[in-house]
Amino acid sequence: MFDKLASQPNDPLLALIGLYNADSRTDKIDLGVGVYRDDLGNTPVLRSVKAAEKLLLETQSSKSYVAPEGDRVFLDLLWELVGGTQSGKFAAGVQTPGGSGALRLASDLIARAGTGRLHLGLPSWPNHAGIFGATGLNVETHTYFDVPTQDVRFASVMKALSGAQRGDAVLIHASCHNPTGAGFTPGQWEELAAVISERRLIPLIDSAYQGFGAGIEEDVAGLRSLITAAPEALVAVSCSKSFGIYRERTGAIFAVADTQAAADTARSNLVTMARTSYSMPPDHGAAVVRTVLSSDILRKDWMDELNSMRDRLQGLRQQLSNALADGWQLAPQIAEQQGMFSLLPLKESDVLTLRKEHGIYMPTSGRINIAGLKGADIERVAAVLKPLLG
Ligand code: PLP
Ligand code: TYF
Repeated sequence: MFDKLASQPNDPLLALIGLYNADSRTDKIDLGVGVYRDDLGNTPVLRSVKAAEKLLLETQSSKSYVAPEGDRVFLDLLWELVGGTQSGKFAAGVQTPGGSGALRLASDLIARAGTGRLHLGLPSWPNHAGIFGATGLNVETHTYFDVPTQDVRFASVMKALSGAQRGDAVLIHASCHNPTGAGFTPGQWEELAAVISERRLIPLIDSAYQGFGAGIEEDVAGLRSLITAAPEALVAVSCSKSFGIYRERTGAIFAVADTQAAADTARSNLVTMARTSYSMPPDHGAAVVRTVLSSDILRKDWMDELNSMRDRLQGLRQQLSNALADGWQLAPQIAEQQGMFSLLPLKESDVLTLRKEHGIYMPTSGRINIAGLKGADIERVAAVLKPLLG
């Protein structure tokens, strides 16, 4: 049987980690995979997470199964953080292996009960199309962002949604768009909410970077306005970045509806699909998040840590923007964009030259992970980028 298989390519983003590690230059710079780094280039375990882990080690009394939908206290606390408490909607959640697991279950649900169509603005995180395609969804794409001008193509988004059919799903990044860092204005969120409500579309909202953009609450304001407007919504949450627990595979999918019964029915389907795939999600990361969010002291410390990660990103954006300003007209956009990523108008050959000649690593799309910059690297990076951008 195996001889009938064709070998599959690696995920280029993950393969870049290997290329970077194999480079022996000491001044190499990793702007590749989207993990947060501090100014030493490390991705440390957060203080609040370490404290929660200590508590869990001392107090956890069993490793028996949790509920089929995962840790219910985790789900309630996470929904409060993401969805808030005021929307007048009913949410039912299932804990998943990361945000990726949440997107997969959402996609399975859309394939099972929806129109089977999902609208996706490009560019997007490459795994979006992969996950949706794997469940057999018909993915209809439109332009979200124009790289040369660094503009969100809002008219193109609205045209796609205005032409969508009732019940179609639409993927929306909650904040800190991957790979562009460019989001909607408050007015555009309102227009989106209106078209979603009017055409009865189902937003599948991907929230993977809460707290990295404008603020912990600010980053979910648009998401909340959409779920208020939409008759039904799906919200895929990743805890990987906001809690720095990437490898613990922690996330959740929430089905949001006008009645508790509708949300519960959606959840029962999500649980069934999980059961026939991986049965139940891993516990540790969710237990950590539950412990952090349910302690006033740990929650406050976590918020301080998340706020300082955001401050560092915003500071780096401003410095890089300043350093590029005398060579690239669009440099101010880098400071305006939010989260870990910006998508530079670089040719693939430029990206390969940056790797070879300068030890600067990014995917061939030209996406940079701002957190991979160290303050001391910025002038050097800007100096080699300017002739390529200007
Ligand atoms: N969605 C987006 C936009 C992402 O960038 C990521 C990144 O990893 C994810 C979802 C999924 O994250 P994870 O499965 O690691 O929680
Ligand atoms: O876009 C990124 O870099 C992050 C991390 O298969 C990631 O979202 C990248 C690829 C992948 C899983 C996670």
